[in-house]
Amino acid sequence: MTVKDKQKEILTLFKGLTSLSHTPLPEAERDPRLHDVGILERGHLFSCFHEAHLHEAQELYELLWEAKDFSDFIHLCKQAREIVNEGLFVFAVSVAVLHRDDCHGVRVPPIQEIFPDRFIPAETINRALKADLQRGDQDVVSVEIEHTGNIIDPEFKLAYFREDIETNAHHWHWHLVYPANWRSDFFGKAKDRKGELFAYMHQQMCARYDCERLCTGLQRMAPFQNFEEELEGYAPHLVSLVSGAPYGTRSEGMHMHDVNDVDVLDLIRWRERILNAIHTGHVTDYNGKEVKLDEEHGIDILGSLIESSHDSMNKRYYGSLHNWSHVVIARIHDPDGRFMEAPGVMDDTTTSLRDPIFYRLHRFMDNIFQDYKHRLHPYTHDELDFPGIHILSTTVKSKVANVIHTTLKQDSLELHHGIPLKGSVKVKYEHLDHDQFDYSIVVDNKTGKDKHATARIFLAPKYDELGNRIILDEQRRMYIEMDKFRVDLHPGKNTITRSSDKSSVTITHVPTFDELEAGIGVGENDSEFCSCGWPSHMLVPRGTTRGMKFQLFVMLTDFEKDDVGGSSQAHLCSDALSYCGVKDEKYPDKRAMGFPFDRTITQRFPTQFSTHNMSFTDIRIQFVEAKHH
Ligand code: CUO
Repeated sequence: MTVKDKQKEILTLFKGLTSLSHTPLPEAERDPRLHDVGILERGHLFSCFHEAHLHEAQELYELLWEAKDFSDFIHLCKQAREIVNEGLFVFAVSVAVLHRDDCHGVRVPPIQEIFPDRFIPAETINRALKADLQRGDQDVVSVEIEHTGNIIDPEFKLAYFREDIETNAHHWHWHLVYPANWRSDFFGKAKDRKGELFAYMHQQMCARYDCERLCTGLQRMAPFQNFEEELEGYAPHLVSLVSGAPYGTRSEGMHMHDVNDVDVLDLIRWRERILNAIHTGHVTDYNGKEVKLDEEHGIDILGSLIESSHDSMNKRYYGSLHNWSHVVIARIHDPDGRFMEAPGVMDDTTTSLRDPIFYRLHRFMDNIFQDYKHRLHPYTHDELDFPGIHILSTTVKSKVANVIHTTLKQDSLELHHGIPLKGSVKVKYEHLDHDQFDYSIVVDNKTGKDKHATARIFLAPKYDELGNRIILDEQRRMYIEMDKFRVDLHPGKNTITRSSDKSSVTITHVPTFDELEAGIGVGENDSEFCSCGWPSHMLVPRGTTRGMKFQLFVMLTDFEKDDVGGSSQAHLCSDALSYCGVKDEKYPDKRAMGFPFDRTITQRFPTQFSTHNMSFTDIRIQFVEAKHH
């Protein structure tokens, strides 16, 4: 069977999932291997954070992974499609496709095309349905996306970021690539530094969010920290087509309540225990043994503990602070379920980024990680320096030197693969975008020898809400990773040129359903890892119409010290390794994620902190209104 044939089979599985019957396949007709799944009813919302849902999804992806060959796999998938919950089905089959050896080169279609109702406001979907009915003989019908709020709510200014379709899709993919319940022993494949990456990728989403807040004239977010706090409101404007129910709305001023599966007091207890572990420098594992939080593994251990994933050292004691917090917030409007309301968007990885509380909750957890990092010594001059390597200058080359232009760009999303319609219906929407640019870095290699270096590029706002210079220790929480790559330095002067298109943070294009059906993008790459990555159009923060000052940080470190070995050049789908890692291999950088901004910086400004192998360059980001209106 060719890869293209396999791809066709997989696409069929993912079509029309919003309109499946609620009645599952009768017991008698089921493959015996599927006897333990089908617990979460069809038509309900599947939560990637709810313990029981995750557990069932794990059962399914593990048994799918064990299918003896591709046709057995497809047979089980076809049956599961008629048995298990729709959302759970997509999650589990996607994890299986990603990890099965016989699915190399096969891709899962974009989640926004499988479940457009998780990305497009219900009002717009309703319009689309009507346009479809009245289409006459038109081949393609299109509708404009509608707003989910207005300027009375200051947070509406950030809707372009929170509701960005591909950013939400990235989050879904990240959690597919790193499933909370992943059992390394079962699969015989470990997910390297999974806990640390959980902390880092989410820290970066928060940092990016705060950059955008400053761009739009808002204050940086106030972290969530008090479990009795009255929260901001949020109305998702999404209706699940699988269930027919709207995602729950949180009115302003609601606070957390106990839900059926967990008490708020549990969350508070877990936080205390985790903080206690940080303060004593060790965690207590399942056997009561003390495990030291050392420099190399500490953050990784804590990430798994907080998420919490299967790798948690002691879930019984430290609980599952992150996952349950998502669920408790998602049920805030109907905690004990007496009104049978559907949960809010925080319930799921495809939708949670839409809610402002997402960032405040994750910043709360990031503060716990920071509490730990604060206990490590600040990096010394020797740890930062690369002797003999001097950066002479850094320039951003675009239309105007050291200015990056951003704008809004038109795009569209096809609905008819996910929703049964008479033909193609496209939703037109706008997203942020930026001009392509190059980094040009001039380096003097004074060592007299060839050297290999890792270039690390970050970006952060220079001034705060009030226009004051931000000191480094504050600014480091906002430094967003832009790129990381290997360079070879000859003795003497070198000019490194690197295009923004190449960024190790982003992916450029995920093949659409139609493209995959036409065989485009099939077989070239290694499935889902290729779809994990920050969308390239969101690489650069919006900036302001007048041009907002940012500092571009470049650092060259010794590749010999950063190298993790392995076949670093050969791996497939290493497009977006900064936030997504590399499949079945070590995270391709030995340093702590976020280095050198992961630890406390005692110096106030770059001149005091900088070593010769670093540069801080002022650049401006200017938002240019599109002219198409
Ligand atoms: Cu990705 Cu809270 O982990 O959403």
